[in-house]
Amino acid sequence: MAATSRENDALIIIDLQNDFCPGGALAVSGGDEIVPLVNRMIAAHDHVVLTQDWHPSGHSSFASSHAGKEPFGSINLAYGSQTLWPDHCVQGSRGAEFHAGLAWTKAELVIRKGFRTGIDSYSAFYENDRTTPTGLAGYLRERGLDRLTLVGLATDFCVAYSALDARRLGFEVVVELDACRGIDLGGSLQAALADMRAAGVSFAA
Ligand code: VGL
Ligand code: ZN
Repeated sequence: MAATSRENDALIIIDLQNDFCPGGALAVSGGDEIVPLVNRMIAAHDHVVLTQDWHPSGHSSFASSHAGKEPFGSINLAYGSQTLWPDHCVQGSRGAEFHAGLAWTKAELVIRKGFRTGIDSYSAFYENDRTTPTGLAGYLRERGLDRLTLVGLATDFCVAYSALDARRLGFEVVVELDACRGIDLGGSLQAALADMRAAGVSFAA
């Protein structure tokens, strides 16, 4: 972990929520293990942003919203193929809250995503149609924050999609892998790491 953060650095903490931690609805193995390291990184950064997966009940990414479909299968939606998940991070639920051990109060911004019923959002920047913005890029640019360190859950979905979009948008991006954990669905973790490397993402650990 870089000992000092520069004024134009932002730490972006992706989806460190109960439902992605052991015991949660879409638990990522070891998801809670990253909390102490993430807390040290929060202390070391001047600017901290959190994302919060925030779905209405009946969301189109939930397998339960599609007759005969099981979690971890997929379906075609208007914008293309969508992986189906167990119901998770329902707005206002305990599962949608940040992990209780996360020292998040310093955060300057919480960006919620996935709140439109018909469209999922892995990335902190764009929903899964790749065109509907969340507003995060405008916020960071207006604040002059152009060097991003990404941590959180899950490495191969929301962290990777966010890192790839951030590179496309011209941000400098470091992913601290020690402070991430992955889902790894059918080789998705190796693929995500390769895609990020090819896009010019740096890895710190
Ligand atoms: C995520 C699947 C569904 C994530 C969110 O945070 O990586 N994955 N919703
Ligand atoms: Zn989700």
